[in-house]
Amino acid sequence: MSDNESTPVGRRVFLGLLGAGAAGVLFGARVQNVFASLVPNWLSLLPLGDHFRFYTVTGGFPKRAADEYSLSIGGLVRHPYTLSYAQLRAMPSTMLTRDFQCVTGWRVPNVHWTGVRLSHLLDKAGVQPGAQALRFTSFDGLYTESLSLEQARRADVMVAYDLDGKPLSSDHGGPARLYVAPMYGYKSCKWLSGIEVVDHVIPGYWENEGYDVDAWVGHSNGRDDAPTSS
Ligand SMILES: Nc1nc2c(c(=O)[nH]1)N[C@H]1C(S)=C(S)[C@@H](COP(=O)(O)O)O[C@H]1N2
Ligand SMILES: [Mo]
Repeated sequence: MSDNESTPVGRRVFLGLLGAGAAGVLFGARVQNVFASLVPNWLSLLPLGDHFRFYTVTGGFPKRAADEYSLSIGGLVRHPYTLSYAQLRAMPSTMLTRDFQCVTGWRVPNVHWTGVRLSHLLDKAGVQPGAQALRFTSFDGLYTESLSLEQARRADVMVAYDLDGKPLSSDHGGPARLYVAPMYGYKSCKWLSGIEVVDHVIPGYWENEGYDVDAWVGHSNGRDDAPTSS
């Protein structure tokens, strides 16, 4: 191949990858994940827009009305309980404004979240000795996530029900989802239905596919932004 030909071919491949990205929005995170593995890191620096993608691993976006929603907390606790949406909203609330960052490279600046601190939900349940971690389940029937108990007790980890001052839409995981501010988006389990207190960390959906269990933004998944000596 001559040098003259290599540029258009490169551009066609590039546009093809953008097409794969768009398909990922439609068909969900599996395709998006393939996209991420094909795209060189520098591509994520291009201005592709500061907007959310809507992710789902099931191929569908489950809908549940607020008055049909419930969240159960059980496992190694003294008082297991189930909250309705109204009961969740009636609990002491917390607010955070942070950038939302997916491990595949997109980031949404200054997102406002409102919800209930996970630590508050845990205190109400009374965590038993021997408990080490939490396992989260989704009413999509497939997605799972995990946190250590120490991570879960951070002040910047919540069960969120409002996004930018409005009730969380079902595409974003409403009526309520997990929001783990210091970690990449995959920790923030959408359509949250259950919290189980367990005695060891059980890796979640993407973690079983090779992503880091401890998903600190900038310091996991090979994205350590500490200075390197080369
Ligand atoms: N149930 C469920 N939760 C999920 C996902 C998913 O596919 N299903 N994707 C995760 C990933 S990788 C990211 S980046 C965020 C995206 O949130 P959004 O769809 O509201 O933009 O949700 C996370 N939580
Ligand atoms: Mo993500």
